[in-house]
Amino acid sequence: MREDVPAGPAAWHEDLHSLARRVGRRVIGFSRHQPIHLGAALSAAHILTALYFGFLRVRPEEPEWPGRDRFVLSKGHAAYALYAVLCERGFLPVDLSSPAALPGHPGDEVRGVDVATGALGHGLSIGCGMALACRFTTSRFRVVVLLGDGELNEGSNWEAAMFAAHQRLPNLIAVVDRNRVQQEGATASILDTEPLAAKWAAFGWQTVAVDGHDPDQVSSALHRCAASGRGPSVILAETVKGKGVSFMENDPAWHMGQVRGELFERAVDELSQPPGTAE
Ligand SMILES: Cc1ncc(C[n+]2csc(CCOP(=O)(O)OP(=O)(O)O)c2C)c(N)n1
Ligand SMILES: [Mg+2]
Repeated sequence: MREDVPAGPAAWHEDLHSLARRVGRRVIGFSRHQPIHLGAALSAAHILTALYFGFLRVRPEEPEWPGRDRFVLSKGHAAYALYAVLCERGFLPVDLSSPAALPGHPGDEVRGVDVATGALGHGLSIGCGMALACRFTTSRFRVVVLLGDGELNEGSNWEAAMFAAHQRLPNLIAVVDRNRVQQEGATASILDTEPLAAKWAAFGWQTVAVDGHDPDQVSSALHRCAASGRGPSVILAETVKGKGVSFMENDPAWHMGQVRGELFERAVDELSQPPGTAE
């Protein structure tokens, strides 16, 4: 059965899985108008849904609320997945279909976006600064940074990782979208980051592994990390690039792309099926 897209903030009654599929369909809808980073966006759809509907304390009616949790989309090329979630959460118009007015990477002029990103390797350092700044305010906010696994090839991440552990930042959580693929191929063949969990642990981080396409797991891991007081924490989220669209999954060729016509129909149909029910 195929569902249509608009639902928006009233979608609180929906389970996170169904919301994530709606987010995926929004992403596909955006790509009708222009090429976007489809594979990267679909990889992160469940994680972003878990964040905005299961963890982050934010106020769409007051985006600059000082007590808000901060979110940094360090893998900024997945911007359209973030915009899709911001539509669902009430920051952006629910009937937004053409993304022409929105920047291809998150811009802080967009309602609900705190940090402009897109040049990989900067988000974790920014997140460290935000988490540290919390010490000097009366607000007790949490900071979440979403990183790509290929992005971890940037050495700046590891400087930030050392800094966060040195400063013992319990309110900082990194989530790695571990789809094992980057722009031009497998992360293992370009510059391997394994053993990833052992590396983060050696840098002094609490590490947790989850299925990144199970938003309930992602959300409960976020809450556990935040409550533990033992941060900084990293959630290694196992994902599939292009998740939910069979002809895109694990194919670096769909890192960026556009779907129209028959491919559009197929993608939307597949993203309307609850997992395991595809005919
Ligand atoms: C500093 C920098 N170098 C290169 C790029 C170009 N670029 C955009 S996405 C990407 C691959 C990122 O792979 P990964 O972090 O695994 O993200 P995924 O798309 O798999 O989620 C690259 C190299 C960039 N945006 N910034
Ligand atoms: Mg990747």
